[in-house]
Amino acid sequence: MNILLVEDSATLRHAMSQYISAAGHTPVLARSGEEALQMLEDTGIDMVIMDVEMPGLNGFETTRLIREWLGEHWIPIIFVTGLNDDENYREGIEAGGDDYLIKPVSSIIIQAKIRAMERITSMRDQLNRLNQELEALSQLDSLTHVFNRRTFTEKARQQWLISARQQLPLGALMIDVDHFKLYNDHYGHPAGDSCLIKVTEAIKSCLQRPADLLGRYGGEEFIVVLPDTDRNGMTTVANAIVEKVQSLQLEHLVSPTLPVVTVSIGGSSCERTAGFSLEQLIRSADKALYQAKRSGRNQNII
Ligand code: GH3
Ligand code: MG
Ligand code: MG
Ligand code: MG
Ligand code: MG
Repeated sequence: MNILLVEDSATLRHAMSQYISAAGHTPVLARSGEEALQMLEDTGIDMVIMDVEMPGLNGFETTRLIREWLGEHWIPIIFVTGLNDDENYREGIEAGGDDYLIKPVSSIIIQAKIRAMERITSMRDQLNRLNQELEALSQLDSLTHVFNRRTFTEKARQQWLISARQQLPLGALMIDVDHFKLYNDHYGHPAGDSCLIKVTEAIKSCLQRPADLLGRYGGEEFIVVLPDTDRNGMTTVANAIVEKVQSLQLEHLVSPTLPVVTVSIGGSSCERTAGFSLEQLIRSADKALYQAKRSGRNQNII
């Protein structure tokens, strides 16, 4: 760990930095609160050991500024000071300190305190990682691992605002597997699940740009939002998806359309989003999907 040592006395700075090195950490030295703030900005600091009485900003003031600056990112701050009355102790903890040691402190005490704080920071890191994993998981549909409907809608709304600001067209495709109830009835639900995964992969392979959004909208229904894509572009993508799914040649012997799994797609694109809503765009893609179904399935209508 990089441990920032803030101490105006050269003698103490020297002694304490040796304790830190001996514990296997890297001391980063600051002679004042002002210098400490500068170093926090420039260096990756994992922990702070801070004197209180210093010319300029004192240790408490410096700590308040550090807490304000770091916000939710917590790093341990330990005071090491000659001020040994209870009121100072209370103020130090209130200011954002995590521990308060009275000078003189031995190398053994310093190293033990560093070890204790190190344990807490590693717990913090583990919690942060788990949190991130959970957050990512909560955004995805558990079967197909594309965005679930809630997350898709959030992301589409952001994209909608970007497109409106840039006056760029935005397109939506609703994709629905044909005669999927019959597929499930004939091949069973687990086979239906793995079919949906393959269809998802096929759809994904037709989306080229990083900003293209894919979500699972309902059971066997997917939705795609394509930024900066006009009607022609939409037709190209929709054709590619219809063909790609058919070319998977996933047997569907009871389908009245073809003896393989197919999809129908309805699409809609708006050239100028002003005066139009995302909901309207999706509704009109949904209407087009209904027409594609009525016109014989395995096709798209944009
Ligand atoms: P259409 O061509 O008109 O779309 O007919 P369809 O049978 O596909 O449409 P319908 O809405 O009648 O049936 C959809 C079926 O999709 C019903 C349901 O059993 C199945 N389904 C929905 N979600 C899942 C899922 O997660 N796994 C599986 N295996 N099947 C699902
Ligand atoms: Mg001092
Ligand atoms: Mg988080
Ligand atoms: Mg269907
Ligand atoms: Mg459906």
